[in-house]
Amino acid sequence: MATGPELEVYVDLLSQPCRAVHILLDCANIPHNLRTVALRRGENRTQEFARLNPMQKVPVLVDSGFVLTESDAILKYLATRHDVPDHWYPRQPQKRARVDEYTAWHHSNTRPHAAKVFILEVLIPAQTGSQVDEQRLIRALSQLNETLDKLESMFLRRRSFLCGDDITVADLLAVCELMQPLGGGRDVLQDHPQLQRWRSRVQTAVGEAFDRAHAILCAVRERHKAKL
Ligand SMILES: N[C@@H](CCC(=O)N[C@@H](CS)C(=O)NCC(=O)O)C(=O)O
Repeated sequence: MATGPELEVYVDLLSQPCRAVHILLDCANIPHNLRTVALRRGENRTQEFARLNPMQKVPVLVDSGFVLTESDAILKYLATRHDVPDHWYPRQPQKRARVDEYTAWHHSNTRPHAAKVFILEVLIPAQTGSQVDEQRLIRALSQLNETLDKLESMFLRRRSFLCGDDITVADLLAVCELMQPLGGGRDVLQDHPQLQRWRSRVQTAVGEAFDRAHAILCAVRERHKAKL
């Protein structure tokens, strides 16, 4: 009897780190079962899910009983465990170190700053019915702009992708975060042509996997527009 893939991945595609994992699985054709955990319905708060990840967050990977949380670790595990093209997470030590350098920086810069804009413009108003807090939004946008400047001057410097001349898992983590504010109709790269060109290169490199991962976010943007 044929058995399905033993790899299970728990995601909600409205979550930025989940989309990064989804794009790699899709692009690299890694056989897996996708399990949707709808955060808006509190499906991450069930006892069953909490047993899998006591932090009650997605994404989570289960590979034949081996449970792994944290998108960064999951992306690197997938790239190492499966026969994916080397560029995703290069074996050459210095190239790999460049990816690790960005992903370490990402979690206290790109991620919190881009996520905050989405939280203030979309999530809080949707959950509480309140107006957008303009003062907090202005501060969040200013912090995000500092991060975008650093992305351009430090990571993109004369290179096509964040860590060199080819796409890596670092680009997936970054692009999915920077797409998130689009859910509220805001393109945070509007005044950053260098980053816009990078985003286009990432889109071209991953092809249709990009739109498949972002379809739900685009639906949120349409609903948001209709409410305005
Ligand atoms: N550092 C974690 C962050 C995971 C995370 O914050 N996931 C969010 C969605 S973007 C979540 O599951 N939130 C549910 C909750 O906190 O209740 C990673 O990169 O995987």
